[in-house]
Amino acid sequence: MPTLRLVLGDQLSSSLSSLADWQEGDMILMCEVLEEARYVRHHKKKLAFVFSAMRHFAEGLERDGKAVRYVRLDEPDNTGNFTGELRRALASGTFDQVVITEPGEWRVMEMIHSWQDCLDLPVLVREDTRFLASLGRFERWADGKKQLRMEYFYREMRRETGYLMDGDQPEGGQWNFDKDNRRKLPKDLVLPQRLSFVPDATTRDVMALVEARFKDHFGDLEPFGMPVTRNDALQVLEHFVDVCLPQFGDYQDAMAEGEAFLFHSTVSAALNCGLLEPCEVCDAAQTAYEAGHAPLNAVEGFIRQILGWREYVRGLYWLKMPDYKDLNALEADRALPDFYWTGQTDMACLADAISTTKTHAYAHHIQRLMITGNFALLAGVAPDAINDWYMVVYADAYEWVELPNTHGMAIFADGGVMASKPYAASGAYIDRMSDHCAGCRYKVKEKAGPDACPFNYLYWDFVMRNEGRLKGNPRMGMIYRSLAKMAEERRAQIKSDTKSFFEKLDAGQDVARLSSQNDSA
Ligand code: FAD
Ligand code: DLZ
Repeated sequence: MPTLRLVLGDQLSSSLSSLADWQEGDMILMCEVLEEARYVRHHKKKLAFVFSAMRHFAEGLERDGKAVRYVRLDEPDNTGNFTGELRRALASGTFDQVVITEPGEWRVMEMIHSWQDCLDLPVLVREDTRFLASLGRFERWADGKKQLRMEYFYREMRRETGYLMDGDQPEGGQWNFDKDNRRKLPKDLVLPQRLSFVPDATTRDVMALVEARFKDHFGDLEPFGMPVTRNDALQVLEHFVDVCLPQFGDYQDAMAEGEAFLFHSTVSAALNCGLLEPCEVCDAAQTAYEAGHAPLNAVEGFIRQILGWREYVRGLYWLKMPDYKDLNALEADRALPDFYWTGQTDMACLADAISTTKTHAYAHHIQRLMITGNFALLAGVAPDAINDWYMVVYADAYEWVELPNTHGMAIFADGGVMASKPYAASGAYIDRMSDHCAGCRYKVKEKAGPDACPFNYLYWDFVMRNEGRLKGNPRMGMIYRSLAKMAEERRAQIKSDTKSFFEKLDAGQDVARLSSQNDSA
């Protein structure tokens, strides 16, 4: 039965379910299409990464003797979307069916359902088996639960997979070593060098394409050193385990001026497009623990990110979509400040996180959650605006993983489906976990007035503004008891500082405002 097998840009794994049972006469379709490059205006580095990884993967399939129809973005007859390319491929031969692995985004799943209606042959959607928990497994776990907390899902996954288990007990007698993982980075600590891959001819071609066709997109294309092949990605994993993993736990929540990666793995882009698989990443970490190379707090912390958070957000996305995206529990409606695109702000922590993002299409978790996410939460940025930003700027962004993290974890738009309380923090947290405040034009110790760190009054303004919505949350009890004791004058000062901050921001003062990258694009 000749089969057309469609492989998407984040399905670059030889174990892919849609490639199983390959037979002579079948054809694999891979296509670079404008619709995917533009449905959000992806960072230039992400575009080059995805196209280069796709081209290398197709070359590998061909080397294995498989027939591949690879459509490049600049081919004259490229229709610019999956539906058009599927129709063209079907017209080019005789096929009895289309096979595809389920996609990572609701939007694309809807497209696939429309093909099932409009094409004259069966379109079979296979399970994406590259995750450690199937969607059915997650649904069974979630069924009947009032609260869907990651920690409990993670424990079940530990028991089920056997990672870091000692019989039926967690290795070291605890499920979670987070309390050991909150160290500030010592000044004299030498940070590891990171691997960077010299672009080959394929990557150079796509870089030229991106520069020509997507010049107005956010971000720096050069220097480009991302892992675009499976072999590159395996080297990144090996380097992380050898050099960074032992200290991953200690400094997992730390931030440092000008330091993008610290001890993080930087495997997310490769993982999410399929160049690595989660089980091999967890296996590598567990092996390092068993060999005595990395301590338990580091290995448990790392495995929890993959086996816990990554699997959990995927399950939650598919369980809650499509309504999830429209939730706006805090009725946030502010436009995204322009400095998210330009990095031009006097707030040193934000300027640093955005600069890293622009250069690398990467920021580590605490920058995403406690700097750019925290500011959006406190300022009340509209969910669509901040979700779009996170989808645009990171090379690892696909909606299944971006949306729960932003909508649920960072801005609490889901009203507590994912997090038990908002991750809101004042300047004191940022000062405790980073060295940003020392060089900042604002003073983190000042609570009021033009020199005070804006996170300080924005935090309390957020607490006051959302009192009706959050006061009943047991985890917010202490904060609202503090608010109850706050003098009326202090409350008025917070309101007035917040008002003048946003007036200045909107007028382009204080935090400089350049032309919006997004508007001009
Ligand atoms: P490490 O810190 O080394 O962690 C190892 C791996 O664990 C990551 O590669 C990733 O695969 C997984 N992981 C860690 N935390 C999470 C998490 N919260 N959810 C899912 N997987 C996790 N991650 C993405 O992959 N794509 C996104 O679009 C994305 N958007 C985010 C948006 C916000 C607002 C926040 C707060 C987090 C987001 N994350 C996203 C999660 C996390 O920040 C990134 O996975 C991580 O920073 C990637 O860097 P790393 O590979 O060095 O991760
Ligand atoms: C992210 C991306 C981009 C930029 N371009 C393509 C593309 O041209 N062709 C393709 O097959 N996939 C691309 N992708 C990845 C898809 O957007 C991704 O497969 C869907 O969002 C489903 O997760």
